[in-house]
Amino acid sequence: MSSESAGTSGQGRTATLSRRSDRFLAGLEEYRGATLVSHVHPDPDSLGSMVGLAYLIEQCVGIPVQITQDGPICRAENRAMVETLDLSLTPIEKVKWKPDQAVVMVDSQPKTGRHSFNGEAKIYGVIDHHQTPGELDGVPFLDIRDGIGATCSLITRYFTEQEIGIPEHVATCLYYGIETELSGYPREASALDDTALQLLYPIVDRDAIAKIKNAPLPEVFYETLLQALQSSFIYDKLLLSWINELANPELCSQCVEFLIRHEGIKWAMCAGIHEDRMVLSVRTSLHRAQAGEILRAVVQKMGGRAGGHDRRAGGFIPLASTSPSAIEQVQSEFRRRMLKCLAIEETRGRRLVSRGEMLRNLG
Ligand SMILES: [Mn+2]
Repeated sequence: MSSESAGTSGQGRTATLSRRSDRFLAGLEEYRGATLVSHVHPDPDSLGSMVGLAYLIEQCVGIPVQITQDGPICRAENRAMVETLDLSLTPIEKVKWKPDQAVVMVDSQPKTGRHSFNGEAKIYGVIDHHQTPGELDGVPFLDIRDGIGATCSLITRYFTEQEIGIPEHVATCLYYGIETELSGYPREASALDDTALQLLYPIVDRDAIAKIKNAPLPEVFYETLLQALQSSFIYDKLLLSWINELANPELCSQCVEFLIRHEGIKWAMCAGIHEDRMVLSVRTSLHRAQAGEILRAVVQKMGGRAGGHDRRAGGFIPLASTSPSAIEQVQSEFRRRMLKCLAIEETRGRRLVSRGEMLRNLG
């Protein structure tokens, strides 16, 4: 992976096309419009990247840009982002794919199983920061930097390079995208992420950010959290939590972010059933742990897909049957593989909350 030198912004717009943003924008000149796609259940980094890129393309190339939404947005904060910042999103199934429209994929890579877009049109560019590799053959423009905390930071850098001012609305989207990606400890931030945050902070609508961060949570969140706590098992430094029925697939990540805070735990995983899939979400508090690659290795042998970053990962395993015994079988195979991968001895797990305690609390 090539690294970018720090001092490129002073070259002005007449410089040769050595900067990524120059090459990205130059390649778009031959198109009549652009369609931006991202991963399923787009998160703030996906949404922010698309909003930022759309504005940049419209300003620099002057072609119309549509931002797509792949699947439902479930997480309360993410829904609040869409509503508060009034984002205009086209459902991906409504897109009419045409060869004169450039397709740009952000915060995701082709054929990773994390989006519905599956080769309906040729992809012009991929801008991403995930470790999970995609099929990139024949894609004219690539900017993939897995050492960067957020795709929004890469887009912010494009603005700096092009010397384009960032309006409040766009800055707020980019800032929130970066901030959510860097939340948790250890921070997965590079110098480029922190430079972007500093540049954006004076421009952002801070009231809007506060409103989004404190979005009202649906009642089902608390029921799910209770279930996750009641079925959490500890194996050395790993906590595994099983949820039966997920009202929406993003509840897993919300629970696991709470569970990883446990003082004795270095790895936490929450799995729940949504439709015909076991949805998985993993967090670790270890540096450079390659959680995305570990989860991918574990679920690949079970027919599933996964990806992510050093500290955070997500994925799913398809279920042939959702009968309790079939689910239990998948759970035990996943547990066995995960313990092996983390070199933890397979023993009976210790319950986070004992049965006796649960019964007493019901009293
Ligand atoms: Mn991202």
